[in-house]
Amino acid sequence: NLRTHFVSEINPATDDGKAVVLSGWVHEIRDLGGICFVVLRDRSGRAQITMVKKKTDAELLDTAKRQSRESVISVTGIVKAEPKAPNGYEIIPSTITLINESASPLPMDTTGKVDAELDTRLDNRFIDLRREESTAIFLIRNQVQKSIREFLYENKFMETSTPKIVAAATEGGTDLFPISYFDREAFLNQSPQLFKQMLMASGFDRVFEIGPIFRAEEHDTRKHLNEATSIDIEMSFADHEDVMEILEKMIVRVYEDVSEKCSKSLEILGVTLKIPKLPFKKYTYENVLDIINNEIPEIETKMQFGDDIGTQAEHLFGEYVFNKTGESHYFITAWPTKTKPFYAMPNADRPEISNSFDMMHRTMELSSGAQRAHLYDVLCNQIRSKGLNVDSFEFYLKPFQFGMPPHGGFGVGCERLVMTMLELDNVREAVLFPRDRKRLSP
Ligand code: ATP
Ligand code: AMO
Repeated sequence: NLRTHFVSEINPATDDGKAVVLSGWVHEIRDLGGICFVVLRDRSGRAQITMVKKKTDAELLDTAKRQSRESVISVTGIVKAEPKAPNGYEIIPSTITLINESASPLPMDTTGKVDAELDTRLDNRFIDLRREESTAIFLIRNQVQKSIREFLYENKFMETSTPKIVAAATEGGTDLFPISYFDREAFLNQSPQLFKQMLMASGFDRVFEIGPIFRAEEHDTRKHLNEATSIDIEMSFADHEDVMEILEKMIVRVYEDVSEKCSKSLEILGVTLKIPKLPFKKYTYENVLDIINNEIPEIETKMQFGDDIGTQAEHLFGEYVFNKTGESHYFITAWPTKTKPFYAMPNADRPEISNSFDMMHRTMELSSGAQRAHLYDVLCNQIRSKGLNVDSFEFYLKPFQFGMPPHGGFGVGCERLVMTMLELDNVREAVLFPRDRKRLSP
């Protein structure tokens, strides 16, 4: 048996005296003369293997001391409660087996004693992920995705998977990755948008997808990836208000679950989560403009209806909301129709604004969504008004002629959700193997 327990599964109060087998990596060896410690690490934490020279078989002690750091070992021994050791116990070994030796020197330090640049860490990501801070981020991200799935299942959503190789753009044409598809040109999909809407015509009613989206952003920023993970939902017989209610509840559920179930990982990262308050505050786009123009003097040029809320204004407004409400999450609703994609529903009373929203974190946009234009003629007009060709959307438009219910949905960037939750400096920290302008490997 190569393992009976993960390191964190041993409870010193109830397992004292028990025989166990632990397997993992040699984190560290400390030879203090009379006593020698091997620290064994697995995904769940670290265990101290203690050998008192006088009481330990000479051959075993010799094997222990010869291990190179980051080798894979298996240790059989007895649990001894020890308040001074990590997790409150140590292991008195009877055998230590070297399973696979690590070469040295290591490409990177794993103990946290030497700081490495993000680039070096990403170049050596397999070993960077052994650092407990990196492991903690992905244990939390795992919980985030699990909670979202559970929440959406509970709310009658079904999980779907849609094509990533497509013939047309959804979010505007400039940031597409072209690929060669036999003798034709194709693209990597920017968003499941068109497919999730088509599934509303199929009567699936409530769908979600957690999957990759591809954006050929030329820029190199802390919050943009070229391959990101989008959490998309679409729901029928619903408007933008219904969609926002699902979104804010989903975010709160994620914060609650991570706070409750990932306390050790949060502690490793030094993060205390504040659960956002429901309902999230809503500002219309025009409210935001008024506030920026009248209450935020740092923005010198007056903003006008139709202007994009740029990065600086977005940040200052985020601070404004935080100072007013103490909350980091809020909505900006009712965006000008011309700033939103063709699929957003124009408002019935004021067609120059759309039934759309962005869900913001104090520091950046986390999600966009909308009620959709579900009437064929309205949709065709919108496509034309964006200067796009109706013919190239034939596959998407057909469902709108044969019984399309009213519907709406949103997309949340999973990495941005994790990044903002854990206050990470760079979105790349929240991706196992990030893809950016410069990085295509590993
Ligand atoms: P900003 O901070 O400028 O308001 P944002 O992060 O709110 O940007 P996104 O949420 O990324 O904007 O908006 C969606 C799309 O807009 C992105 O996928 C990208 O195509 C484009 N985009 C906006 N700003 C940038 C940027 N600085 N670099 C690259 N792409 C950008
Ligand atoms: P949007 O383009 O705003 O909307 O994307 C939705 C969310 O996805 C995340 N995101 C990104 N994260 C990291 N790097 C990127 N390059 C990147 N691009 C997007 C952001 C963003 O808020 N079809 C609509 C959604 C809908 O209406 O349902 C859409 O794609 O967190």
